Parts: sequence; structure tokens; C-alpha cells
Amino acid sequence: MSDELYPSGPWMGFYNYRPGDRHRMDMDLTFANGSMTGEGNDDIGRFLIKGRYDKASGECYWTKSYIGAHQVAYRGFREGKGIWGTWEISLFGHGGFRIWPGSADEGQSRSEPVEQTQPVEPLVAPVAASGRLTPAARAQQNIVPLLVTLLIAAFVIAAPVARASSADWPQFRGPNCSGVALDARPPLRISPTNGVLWSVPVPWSPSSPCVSGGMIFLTTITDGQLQTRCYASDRGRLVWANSVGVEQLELFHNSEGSPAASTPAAEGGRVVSYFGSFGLVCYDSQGGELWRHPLPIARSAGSFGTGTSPVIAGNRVILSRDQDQGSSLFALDLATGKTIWETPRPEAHGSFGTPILWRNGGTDQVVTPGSVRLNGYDLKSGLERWSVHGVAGFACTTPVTGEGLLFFAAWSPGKSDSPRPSWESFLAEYDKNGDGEISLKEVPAAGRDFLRGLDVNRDGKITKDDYDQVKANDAKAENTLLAIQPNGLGDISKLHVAWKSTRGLPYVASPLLYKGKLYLLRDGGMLSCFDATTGRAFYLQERLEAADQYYASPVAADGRIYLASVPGRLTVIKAGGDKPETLHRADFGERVFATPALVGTRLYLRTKTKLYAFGK
Ligand SMILES: [Ca+2]
Ligand SMILES: [Ca+2]
Repeated sequence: MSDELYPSGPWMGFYNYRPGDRHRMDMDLTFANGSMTGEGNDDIGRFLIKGRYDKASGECYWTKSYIGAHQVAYRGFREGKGIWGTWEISLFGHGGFRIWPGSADEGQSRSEPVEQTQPVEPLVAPVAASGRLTPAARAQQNIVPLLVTLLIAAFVIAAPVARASSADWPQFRGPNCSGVALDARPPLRISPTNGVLWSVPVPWSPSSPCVSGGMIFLTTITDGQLQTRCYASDRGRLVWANSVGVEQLELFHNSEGSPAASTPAAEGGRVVSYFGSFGLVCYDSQGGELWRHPLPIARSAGSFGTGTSPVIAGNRVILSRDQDQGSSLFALDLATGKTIWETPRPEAHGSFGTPILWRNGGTDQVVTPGSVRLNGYDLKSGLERWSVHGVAGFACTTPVTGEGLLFFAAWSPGKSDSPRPSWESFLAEYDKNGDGEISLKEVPAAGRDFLRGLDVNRDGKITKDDYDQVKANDAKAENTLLAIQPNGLGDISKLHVAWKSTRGLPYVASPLLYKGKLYLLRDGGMLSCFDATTGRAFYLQERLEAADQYYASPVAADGRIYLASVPGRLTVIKAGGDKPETLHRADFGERVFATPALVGTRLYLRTKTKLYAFGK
């Protein structure tokens, strides 16, 4: 039986991997009871289709298997005349697509993609591949019904530990990493040519600007030097730039990572920068070095490169330094750089998120994501107070707090919506010399940075042991959004979860809590909004016109939310409502990884080549 929205029979369309290009696909598809199957042809060759569709949500996902060659994962939404979405060849690349039934009007169908396609910037050109493990952002979650449990936190009123001055954006994502500037009134209609107070060229790195005492601080790498820079906020003058030298840089992903990916933290005339290859260094506002705290070179998960940023809590600097081995959380004295406490995290094998502070049941706590766990530690002593198990295999996001709860949302690959191939088929793909192992030399150069993430013991080759370890970690993980109640001790996975959801989960962009509502930004430009207290969804996976990847986290002020995508498209929406209402859009025409900073009447945005100041 054929369905109006999912008619079985001929379908056509195209995929692209660079904005504007199109590669035609012709398919014969069968839709029945939630499964889709079929076959087709495109410019690469003949393929088989196998997947699922969900009539209620419109979500579809399928695998396109080129016969005798690689597979491509497709995720899409049924909308208008067809299905649009993104494709991904695991570890190697991704792009956009649109398909429609052959029965749709030919003339309209042919013209439709031109206006409606939202191509996603590729990481690299697609190459035949299989296997997964990449913290680089990518799309798509599973089709699981929204699960909401209502439990109202009793007896407890929790408040954020610290609120920085509204004139500052002191660290990654501003006050307590929240992304919220309560009193700021940044401009709305900004673009590369509108509202620019000043802009200056800045050497590329993905770290975000922070703002303290009228100075803007950021990190970068230039000529191999790991640099902290200070700009005056009035006109963007470079006040100072200080470097630390290292003998060797940490391993990092060349297109998505950087040895200068951590955002500095600044407060009271001090700025602290962290580099995974070096450790921490603290300068005064004139650039005088106050102390340094060297650390062994970081061994980041998947050799992706460091992602975490330091934060300042009163007179302490907190750093969550998760690595593939030897992870720890520690507090340094902000005045001297000396260690106050260091707590090993033996169960953490690599996360990229930054810790936050949570005033929980009368104590100040540090909450940090890890692998398959989220932990809370006493800020004074560093002792672990509680843990939540069964979250994402590793986290790129940072939690947020408010409304008496703590919210954590993370997604990582390897679950049902993003399964890894079997070891046998993975081996068949890459093991050119047939010795039962995959040497990184057997992998095309473009894919080495991604595939290296599977070499768990870092011996330069991927064996079944490596692969089994990755899969074992996947098996323990659950991709979820959790609202956690305070006052828990020990394992609070069951008793202190106020509500949870599996929809709309972000990969890199952290959740945003603003005016009682929790926002999630999933790759593909899908925005969801929940009532923070009850978990009720105001909207789920509403598509922005910028249907892109998002590394920058959402930020909010003055009733608006600013969303900046990897290809550099900015969307400003009105907070609240039953749908995201777009107030403004702009295209910066170059990559944006950094989270914008909102201070007073200003918005600072770092793009691939520039630092912009917008506003008065
Ligand atoms: Ca081999
Ligand atoms: Ca290995």
C-alpha cells in the first residue's frame, strides 16, 4: 500500500558536497510500515537503500550502500514535496541532499532544489570509508519517542554559584559558561557590512573571545607559537600578544581541531590560557607573565586535540583535563598557579566539554562531563560528590544550570542512529595488505585524522582490540538530555533525574537555558525548546534556514538567541514562542567555530580570519 507522503516507486533528486554542486540520484524506493528499501544509481555507481522512516516526526534515515564499495548514511526530513537532509560518509565527509517522488510534478520538482537546498560545508571531499569516531560535528539523532518524566524538585532552591559582572564575558560562553548575558543589549541587524564597529584580522584558531575590564582576550597559534592576545574593546587595537614555546605540539585534527582551541578565562586583571601542548599560563592585563603551570603534553581522545577551557571560580582556576588516559580535574590558585587539589578521573577517557559551577544543596560544586558519565565535585576539596551514568560516550558540550536544576545534553556516535560497521567490513575496506590490521598508512591521507581516533593504544595501527574497545564504550553510552536535581550524593543516575529527552541532541553546541526554557541546537540547524522545569517541548527540531553544522554554542540576551553555524551563517531568533521566529540572518562567508561574546551593547564574533565588534 502506498502512502501519499512516502509513495513507493521512482524517486529522484541529488546530493551535494560543495555548496551549489549537484549529483543526480535516481532510485526505486519501497516504503512500508516504517522501513524503506530500494536501489538506485548516481554518478558514483549503483547502490542499495535500506533504512527507516517515521511518519509522525517526518524523520527518515537510511544507508546507501554502493555495491562492493562504501556506505553513506543519510538523515532527512519529509517536508514539502520530498525529503531533504544531510548525508555523511563516516569519518570522511558530509553534505546535503534532496529527493522527491517521480510522481511529483516534474517542472516544479526540478526547480525546487535550487531554492531549498541548504548545502552543508564538507569537512573533506568524500572518500570511500566506513567506521566512526569523530568529535567533529555532524548530524543527527535517532527516532525515539520523547520521554518526559515529571518530578518536581522538592525542598531545594539552587542558585548559580557566581555571576560575573554584566560588563564581562569572562570565559568560554560568558558567565558560568551559560551563554547568557542578562543585562546586555547587543545589536540585532549585524553582518560583515552592517553594524561593524571595528574588525581586525586574527590568525585562525577555534577558541572563543572572552572579555574582561574592557579588554578582549583570545588564544591562537601563529608561526607555531601558542599565543594569547589582548585587544582593546574600544577600537580593536592589539594591546599585546604573548607566546609560549613548546618542543612538540599535541596531536590534533588538522581541519577541525587546533593546538589553541581553549578559550582563556579572565577576571580581576588576570587572564589564564590553557594549551594542551603546554599547560596553563597567567598574564596580567598589561601582558606581564604572572605564572605558568606546565603540564605533560595532552593526549586527547581520538587525537582530536584539546577542547576544554579553563574557568575561574573565585580565587581558583579550574581545569577538567580529560585525556585518553590520565584524566583529572584540578584547581589552581589564581594568584600563584600552584595546585590546590587534583582529582584523578580514571573513568574519563576523553571529553571536550568545559566544567561549570553549581550551587547544589548548600555547597559549591564543579560539574564536568566525561565519557559515559557526568560528575559533580566539591569546589573546596575536589572530592567527588555524585555521578550520573549512561550518558554520551564522550561529550563536547558543557552543562548549564538554573530553575533549580542542572541540564546536560550530549550526543556521540556509535549508537543505533549512527552504528559502526562490523570489524570485518571495516577491515575489508582498508586492509590493503591483508594482514588483519589497518595501518594508518593504508588510509587515504584525507581520512587519517578521523581514523586515527580509532587507534586506542596509539601504536599507529587499528586492530580488532582497538575496535572492540571503542565498541565497548559505545555499548555503555546513552545519548540523552537530562535535567538533574540537586542534593544528590553517590550514583544519582536514577533518583535525581527530573526529566529526560532523547530528541534534538546537540553534538558540539552546548545547551542554552534562557528565561526558563532550555534550547538544544542539533546539527542540520534543528532547534528544540523545552520547558526547563517540566520537560514539556514547546517545539522539537524546528529547522533553521541555516541547516548547517554548529560548533559555536547558542548565546542569548535581550530576548534574542544568536546562532552561528560552521559555514558562517548567523541566525538570530526571538526567544520563546511555539516556533523559532527568525529576526535576522547574515552570512559571514567564512567558517565560524567560536561562540560569540555578548557584553553591554556589543557583540564580538570571531570568524576564520577576523574578530568583529558590533554595536555602539
Ligand atoms: Ca593492513
Ligand atoms: Ca592500535
